[in-house]
Amino acid sequence: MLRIISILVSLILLFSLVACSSGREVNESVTTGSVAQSQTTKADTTKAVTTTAVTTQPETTTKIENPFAEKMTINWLVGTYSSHLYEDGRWDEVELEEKFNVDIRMWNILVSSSEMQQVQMMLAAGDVPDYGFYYTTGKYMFDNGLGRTVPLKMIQQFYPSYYKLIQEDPLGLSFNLVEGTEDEYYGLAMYTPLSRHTGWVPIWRLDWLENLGYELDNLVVMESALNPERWNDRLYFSTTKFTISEVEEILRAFTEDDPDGNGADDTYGSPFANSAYDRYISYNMFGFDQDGAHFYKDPLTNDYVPYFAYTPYKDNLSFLMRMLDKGYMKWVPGEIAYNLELRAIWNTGRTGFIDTLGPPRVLGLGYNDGDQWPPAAILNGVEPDATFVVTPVAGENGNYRPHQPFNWSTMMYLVGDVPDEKLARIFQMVEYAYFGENWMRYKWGIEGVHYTWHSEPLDSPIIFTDATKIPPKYAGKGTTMFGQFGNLNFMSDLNAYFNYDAFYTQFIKYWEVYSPDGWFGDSLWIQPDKLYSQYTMPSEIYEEFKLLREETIAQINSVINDFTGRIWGGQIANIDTEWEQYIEQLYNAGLDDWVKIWNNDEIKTFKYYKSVK
Ligand SMILES: [Ca+2]
Ligand SMILES: [Ca+2]
Repeated sequence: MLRIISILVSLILLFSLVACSSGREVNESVTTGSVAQSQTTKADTTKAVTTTAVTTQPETTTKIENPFAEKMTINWLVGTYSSHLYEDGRWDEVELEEKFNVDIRMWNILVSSSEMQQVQMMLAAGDVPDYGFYYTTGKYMFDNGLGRTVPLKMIQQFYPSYYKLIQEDPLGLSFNLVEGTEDEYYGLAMYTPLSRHTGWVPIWRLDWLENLGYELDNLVVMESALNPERWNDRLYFSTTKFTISEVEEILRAFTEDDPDGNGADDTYGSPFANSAYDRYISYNMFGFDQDGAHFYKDPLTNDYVPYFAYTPYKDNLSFLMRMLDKGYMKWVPGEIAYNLELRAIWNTGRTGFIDTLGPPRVLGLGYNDGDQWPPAAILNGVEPDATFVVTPVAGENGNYRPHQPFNWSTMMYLVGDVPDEKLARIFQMVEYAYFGENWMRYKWGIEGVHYTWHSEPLDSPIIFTDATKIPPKYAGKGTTMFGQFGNLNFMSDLNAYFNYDAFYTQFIKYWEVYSPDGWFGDSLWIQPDKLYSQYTMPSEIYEEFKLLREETIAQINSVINDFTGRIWGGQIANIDTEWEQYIEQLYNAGLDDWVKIWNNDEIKTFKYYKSVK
């Protein structure tokens, strides 16, 4: 039945696409001010942002009879590692060209952060596309006479969905602002939902915990899109947040109390590689991240310090020393890449704690290799009957670590030195292509041709069509994915960002119910007390610290390396006494000057930036 519906939908889509791309009435319908309505494709469930936004702006709809009367050529350079291969005249390009009375010309220039030669040659020649992304800042373009600044008023009038993001975000209005102005911006900073994304997921063996007598709170079973028959009672969510001493006891019991009940001494707590992949059984449980840009107010000294001088770091090291010493946690062999070693050990199904990389992998789907990661690899392999539970990060102060500190990225889309009329046209186009009710069309292609939904649209994973099975007419020339005219670099919807991944949608839903401020509030997330970033510091202080850091980091690192070397070498018996000496050495190596800067009230707290509007 589903199949029949999807075939019908595909036929309707194909028909409507043909009708739109050949019909001349498209431009006329645009003049009504309701671009989105002229399309007959599905996506009724998505909000018609464009339509609402445009109709609430009487100036644009009443003053101008046909805003697209003049035909314009728009030079375009978008597509990391695909723009240089792009062939002119793809279906999505043609659609937008007809709708907005433009000729889009994609420049065949290679855009890649690691291969910037073609972009540099382009800029050296003074050639600038009218719109594009090519790893260059708006400030650079402006300072070198290559680009213009973007007035907030024009964003408000012609690009209202982006304006909304700026308005609603604490940093939005100040981010990327031209110095000395209040309403001019260098380009269009990318917006991202990744400030509420965790790169790893803490997972425990639920069957083992239950065998050991633990009862978990608010257990909710996950539904598997991939393997409903076998997996629908295997994976759970829980709100149970173990304390550090509970974690120690659990890791002990996983090692010593035969949690799988097979009578053999064949399990232990967790492997350890002293890496980012250990974060949720290590430092993130102590409420901080090992991120050099994070500064924390130390509970003993009241100084703002980086993690390596922060007292909870000592508690973290102390915990790890105990666990490793007792064999409840075990070092990886260190023979191949640590992440592969960790994964191989987790996949044996013999450890009670697992830190899976990336939420989309948890249900075996994500990034095309989800089946190689636990839990999928364990369920498909050694233990098809195992059960697992995803919890908050353990530890009294433990929390998930956000992938990005803020919703804004330092990367941006740029406009060339174009007149207002052309800027307005570009904005109208991207408002439609990025935010309109058909945004998916320009991001992922046509439903039924380029992708299908696993089950419910917008509430189940997107399944992409095998590239070889896409009819040539709709094939993605220059890329296996679309994106030159669609986008997710201005997207606030985390589910959409992750292609409506089955695990992620359920993960977010779970916490929307069980966390007092939901997934998007602050409760679940680690935040620094202050952040080293040019966007949240007075520029003189930023420059001052940058210089100081460059001058002192080598000495400071050698103190850290000496200390941690002795820790991992088993040469430190009492970390409490050694810690004091270590801190003194750090301050003598230059941290005293760091602290003078960071204790300054002119560097506002992260909380302050989160709260300003
Ligand atoms: Ca063209
Ligand atoms: Ca056993």
